[in-house]
Amino acid sequence: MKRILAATSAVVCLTMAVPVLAEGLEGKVIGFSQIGSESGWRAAETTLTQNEAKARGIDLKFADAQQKQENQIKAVRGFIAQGVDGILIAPVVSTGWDDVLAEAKEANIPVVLLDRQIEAPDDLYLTAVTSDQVHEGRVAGDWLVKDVGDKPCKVVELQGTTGSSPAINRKKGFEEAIAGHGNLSIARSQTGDFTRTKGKEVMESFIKAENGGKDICAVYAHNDDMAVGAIQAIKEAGLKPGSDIRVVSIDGVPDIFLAMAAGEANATVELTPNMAGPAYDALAAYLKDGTQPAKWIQTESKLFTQADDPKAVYETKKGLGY
Ligand code: GZL
Repeated sequence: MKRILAATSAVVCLTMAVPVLAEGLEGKVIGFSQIGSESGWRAAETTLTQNEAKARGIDLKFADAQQKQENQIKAVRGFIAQGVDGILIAPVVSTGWDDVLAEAKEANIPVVLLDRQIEAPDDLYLTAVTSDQVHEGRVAGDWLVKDVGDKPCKVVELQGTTGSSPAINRKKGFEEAIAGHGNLSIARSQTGDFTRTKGKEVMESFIKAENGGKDICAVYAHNDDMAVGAIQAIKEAGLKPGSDIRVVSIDGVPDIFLAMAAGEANATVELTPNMAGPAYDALAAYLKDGTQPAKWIQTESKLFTQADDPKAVYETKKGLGY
């Protein structure tokens, strides 16, 4: 009997591992076009995707695009030529995918998007496994609004990769959260490309432009890696991250919890690196009997602050492939 899943998004309960579906990909060949290794979170996603493939007997063909869309498109064309059974793509940017996805559709190869959304007709992919990135930005903004109260607060923003769905959506959500609070404003905003190095560089320029950093109340970074780079820059400017300048970001990688435990970071919104589990389950069901999953499988987001025993959280997360 064909299981018709709700057409709306399905929020993943991450312990959901239905053995019969999990066995559905034994011996299948799946191509994975990964963006690169720009952040600790990305490294964890790769590790988890590879380990999960091994556990399910999947022959995973891995391609690292070094952050370039043209490399991803080349890799996907290679997977199509190989006649793989399914394709995973973590799309570096949200546009420019229609042609190559139409080629995969033509070849009857299902495509699942991981951790980022794209602007394309949704019949060109089976499903997208991502968090609600607008919500992540809103949670970060709501935390800052509460923490600041009615004091004036000049915020600087480190954006993710230009044109990527997390950069667009996390900016949108944060701006929505602070919109009704005139005491908060984003004074400067620039991409740090989700990396520590660039995050540090851009934060140094913000500090220079804002009275040696003394006029900055908070830095909002679209991921923890850029926040960790910003923390370095704040310290080198002789200021105290976490108190002189609040630090709020997204991902929940181990190092942000170390910084929190040292009082150098204030809040992070956790993003699970386990996008592959739900992706493999959807592919298994589809390849078994054509089951159509919801077009969006949403993963959960959770706020962590210094009140959440960050050292203990660090201990549970370190070594999980980050
Ligand atoms: C978000 C994901 C982002 C992470 C970054 O879903 O695409 O990409 O937040 C990573 O760490 O670079």
